[in-house]
Amino acid sequence: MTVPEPMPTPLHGYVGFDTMTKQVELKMMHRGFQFNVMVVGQTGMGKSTMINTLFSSRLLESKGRFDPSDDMPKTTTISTVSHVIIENGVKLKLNLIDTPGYGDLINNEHCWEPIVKYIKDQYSIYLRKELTAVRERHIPDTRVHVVLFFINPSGHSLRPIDIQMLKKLGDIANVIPIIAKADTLTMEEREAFKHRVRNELQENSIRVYPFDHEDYDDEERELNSQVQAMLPFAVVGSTKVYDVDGMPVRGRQSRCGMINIEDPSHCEFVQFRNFLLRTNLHDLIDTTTYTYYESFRSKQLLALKESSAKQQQQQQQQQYQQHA
Ligand SMILES: Nc1nc2c(ncn2[C@@H]2O[C@H](COP(=O)(O)OP(=O)(O)O)[C@@H](O)[C@H]2O)c(=O)[nH]1
Ligand SMILES: [Mg+2]
Repeated sequence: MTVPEPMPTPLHGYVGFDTMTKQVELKMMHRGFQFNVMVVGQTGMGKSTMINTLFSSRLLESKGRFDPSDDMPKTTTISTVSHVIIENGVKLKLNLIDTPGYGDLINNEHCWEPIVKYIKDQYSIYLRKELTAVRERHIPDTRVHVVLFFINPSGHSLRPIDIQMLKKLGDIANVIPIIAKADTLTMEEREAFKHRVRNELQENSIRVYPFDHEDYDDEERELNSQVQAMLPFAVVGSTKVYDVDGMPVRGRQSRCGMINIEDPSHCEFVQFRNFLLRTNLHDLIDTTTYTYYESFRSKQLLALKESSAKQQQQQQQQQYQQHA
């Protein structure tokens, strides 16, 4: 049973604790926020371009189109870059985790392993730091807060390797699926493809972000269900600026003419950016901490407890046998 909150006692003068929100804000602004984003998808899907488009800066090198004469990577590799970006005094410390080689091979059997290992390793590093006797006041956070999964705009269906990867990712991190290079599909093709991907996600019980949990209020649930109905976001990325009737427009020349990536009727880049950065950035960090990391942490601690209980039991048995 929850204890009802006591009625507020009236104040007879200005006390000043209403500055609390400002105090927290100042502290947070000074400290900044850590946001760790992983991108997964085949080479040439526009991952680097999308990151640069999202953050309006040059953060990842776009290597251009995949050249078949290039050396094929033998495995998935992990490459991390860090940047600090500041907007109106708010500091965002970004870790961008790229996964070159994923899904590029003929035999993609184990290509998901380094990705899953990287995500779990970050939880493990955090847990070890948390459990030390003299722990740091602010543990550096390298946990992956969101995985942006780039789906090939084939118009057909997800590849078996993508289903396998998405299943594994959805169990350990927030995953937002997006249809890459949506300008290569017509509007009708996009809608049909989105519908098919949604069905495939559901049929394979793949958990993607956002998903409901008890902390959300009605308003948040409503917003989530709107986004769930829209997934995967059909996006177009570009860092090129064109002059359209004297206005600068970030866009792309396509077979259907000029695509203004910031026009919601052309593609879902704006909806995607708003969801990722303007409404749910903080919730992504929270969900990583309170859902995914928490589950990893409790499993690890339980395993630790069980193994130490077993060890104790063995020691007792040995002592008993020695005395017998
Ligand atoms: N048509 C189209 N091309 C894109 C889009 N985003 C990136 N590209 C192009 O695709 C190529 C590969 O992009 P890149 O960002 O390096 O892909 P990555 O290998 O996944 O990081 C480049 O030539 C980009 O200009 C897009 O939304 N639509
Ligand atoms: Mg790239």
